[in-house]
Amino acid sequence: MSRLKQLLEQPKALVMGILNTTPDSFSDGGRYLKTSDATNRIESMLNDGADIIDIGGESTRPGAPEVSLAEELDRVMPLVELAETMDAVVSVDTSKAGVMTEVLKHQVELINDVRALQSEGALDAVAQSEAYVCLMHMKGLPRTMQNKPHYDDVVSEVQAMLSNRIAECEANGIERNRIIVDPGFGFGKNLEHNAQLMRQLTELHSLDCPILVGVSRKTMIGQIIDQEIPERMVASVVAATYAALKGAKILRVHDVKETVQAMKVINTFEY
Ligand code: YH5
Repeated sequence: MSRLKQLLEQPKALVMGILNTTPDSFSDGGRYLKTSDATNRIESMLNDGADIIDIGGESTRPGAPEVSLAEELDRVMPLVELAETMDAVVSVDTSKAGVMTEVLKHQVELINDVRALQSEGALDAVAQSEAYVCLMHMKGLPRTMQNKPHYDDVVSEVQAMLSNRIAECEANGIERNRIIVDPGFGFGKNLEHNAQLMRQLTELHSLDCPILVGVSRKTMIGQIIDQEIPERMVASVVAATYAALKGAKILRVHDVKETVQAMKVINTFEY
């Protein structure tokens, strides 16, 4: 049985640690994360109790430059190989079929796609593997998605889109039992949209797939507490905890240690 399947069968929320592939601003001039830094980060996230390590080589922030297939592979492959040797359960954050196909030759158990397998060849790349896939809702495209997003009913629209993507996956040989869904906090949504999705998160259970939630350090957290990124940790952990109490199964976070502690507390009371 796959390790992720085993993890998903446990009655608790899983913590997915985000591995940034670009160096911190305070480290030296290299464009990509050094192997020694990446090793340290993966090791500390695993030590802190991360269940899954999410490796991504494309920035989806508004205005971020597009990344070529060759460049994304250059960033992601060394980290995938490294995480594999460290015995981590690995997820890769990508929308490109070419990246999916390459990483799925390694022990990658989850493809995390903010474009929900809508890029050319992506459905096929996942269908030809046994990996799980996370289908995320996004309205519009990264460059322009935060430009006055509008919904008549954000929860039903997100639900309908995810339901359509699940159907498309099933029609292309990706069974529902390896699909994870994600409302895509901050992807074409303002604070009120994000709040409504969080408030009504349980409605997404009707899709009958585990729910992944990513709110860590995002703009919505900054708007709620009026703080810049370095001061968003506690509020991010609270938001992730709220999501877990509403049944989110995977929490995608930067602050693994603190989120794992929060989950230990609620798991003691809840189950
Ligand atoms: C997600 O929600 N998000 S990348 C802006 C920030 C902080 C963080 C302004 N990949 C998700 O993490 N995959 C990303 O500060 C994701 N769900 C899934 N499944 C954006 C991100 C971030 C953006």
